[in-house]
Amino acid sequence: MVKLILILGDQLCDGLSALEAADKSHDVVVMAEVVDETGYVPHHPKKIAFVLASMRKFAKRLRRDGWTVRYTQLDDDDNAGSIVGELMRAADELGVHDVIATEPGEWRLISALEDIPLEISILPDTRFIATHTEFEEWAEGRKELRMEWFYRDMRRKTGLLMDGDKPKGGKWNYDHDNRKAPPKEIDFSGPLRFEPDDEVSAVLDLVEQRFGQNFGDLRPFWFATDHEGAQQQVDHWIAGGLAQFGDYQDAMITDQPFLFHSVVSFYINVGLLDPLAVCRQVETAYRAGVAPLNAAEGFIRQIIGWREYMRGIYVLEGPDYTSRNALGHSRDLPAFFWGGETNMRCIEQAVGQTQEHAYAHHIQRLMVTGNFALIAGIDPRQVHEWYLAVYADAFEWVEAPNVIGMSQFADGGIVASKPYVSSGAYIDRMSNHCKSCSYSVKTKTGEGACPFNLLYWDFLIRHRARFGNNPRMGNMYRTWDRMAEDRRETVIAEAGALLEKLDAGEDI
Ligand code: FAD
Ligand code: DLZ
Ligand code: SF4
Repeated sequence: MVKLILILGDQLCDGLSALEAADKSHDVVVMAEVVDETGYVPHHPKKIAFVLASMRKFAKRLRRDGWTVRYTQLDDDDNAGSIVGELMRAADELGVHDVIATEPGEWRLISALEDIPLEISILPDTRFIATHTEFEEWAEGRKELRMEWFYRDMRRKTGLLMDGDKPKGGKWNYDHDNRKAPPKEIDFSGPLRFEPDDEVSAVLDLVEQRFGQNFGDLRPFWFATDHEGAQQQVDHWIAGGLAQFGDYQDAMITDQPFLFHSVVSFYINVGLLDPLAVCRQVETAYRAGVAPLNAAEGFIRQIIGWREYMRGIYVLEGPDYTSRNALGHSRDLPAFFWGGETNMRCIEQAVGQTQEHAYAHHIQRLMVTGNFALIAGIDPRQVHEWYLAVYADAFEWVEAPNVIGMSQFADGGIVASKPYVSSGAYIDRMSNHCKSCSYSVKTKTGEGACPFNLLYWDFLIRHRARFGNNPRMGNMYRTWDRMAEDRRETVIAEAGALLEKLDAGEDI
């Protein structure tokens, strides 16, 4: 009996469970470019182009391998506009009633598929290391779902960086070594740039015409759009970037968007790279002496620890997770998140490179844009939708726990044991941005005071009832309490004035 095999735009790998369960000799693969997926947030044009071009190349690859593929392009006349609509159209045309799918990453599509009037078998997404059951069992009965404990289980499960049942080097986590201030020079050229071929160029024209108004620069487009290109990026980064990845993981430098980061998240998230294979390659490089342990462990932890953990939280917490707002924040996202003017150099850098590349590294997302949104009290839903739109690697299952949970504390502390907030001092320590900023990071109040300095205290005081007894935040509140009364009043008054400016849409 012929079956339809659904493959989504972030399921582009040969070993996908739906493909493994199918019969190449008669089943029909269904892939569709649809407005529902290109438009559920105003995606960065580079992200749309990347997904569509990668889908087209993957369809070609499947056909080369002998599969029958029914592929709908965005501009096709009868395009139904949604994944479900395209599946129904294929079922009607081919007179087929059975569908095999690999579980979509997002609740939105999981529930749409569950409601479809066809016989559908939804298989687990085996690209992840932990199954849903494993994560549930790990989480069951725990008071706190801390990533570190889960990560250790994933090390044991994969055997990565293990000596028998002991972690390589005697410690599970070398994060402490991975917080060096920015280096004077960067001797790594960043990610490989791929010239668009004819197929990619056709997609770029389409995206320009349909989504040219979205925030973000479409061109120059430099992403790889197939497995081979993505693998070249991994090889290139392991040879030149991995060794220093750990040391400078948290550093930020003006006009250096990539530093020693791997720039592989979007390749992994759409399926062009297998996360476990990349980790094994990093472990091999470490064993060959290409990189120190803190670099290899730091990278592997991000993938088998954080990435898997985020997915586990997304599934465990259910579809309402993205609506959480534990701190009751309601301010609108300022225009400078969408490229408007700002005098804050750190924000201008993080947003500017996001606009250019659909990329920012972890610390920029967490401690610059995320930190600002949190201390300014921005509505987490708007923050979530911004991150989901502007990053090429943003898919809700990984973006939402990072934004709603880790960055905005909107889940009330499931992901983070305390809010990731800081004054300008942290940004100054980890970057060189403050040197060229029109604000002064050393100035706490008055003319030229860094907005992070004011809003940091304002946040802590606004939420004292919630965080005042948090043992990890005691020092912060003690510092505040030691401040002179009139100084404290000035901080709160100036923070209030700054927030009023923000609400009035004035540049800050
Ligand atoms: P590297 O710094 O080289 O890290 C290696 C890999 O580890 C990444 O490619 C990624 O696959 C994984 N990784 C690292 N940190 C995390 C993390 N916290 N959660 C999940 N995986 C991680 N990552 C996404 O893939 N999609 C998102 O939508 C996303 N949104 C984020 C939003 C916020 C507010 C924050 C703080 C982080 C977010 N991250 C997200 C995690 C992280 O910022 C990106 O994975 C990373 O910046 C991608 O760049 P890279 O490939 O150069 O990563
Ligand atoms: C992100 C994206 C975009 C922009 N376009 C498509 C598309 O046209 N067709 C498709 O199948 N998938 C697309 N995707 C990826 C989906 O949004 C993704 O599969 C779901 O959000 C589940 O994670
Ligand atoms: Fe950012 Fe403040 Fe430093 Fe300016 S002074 S770059 S606003 S932290």
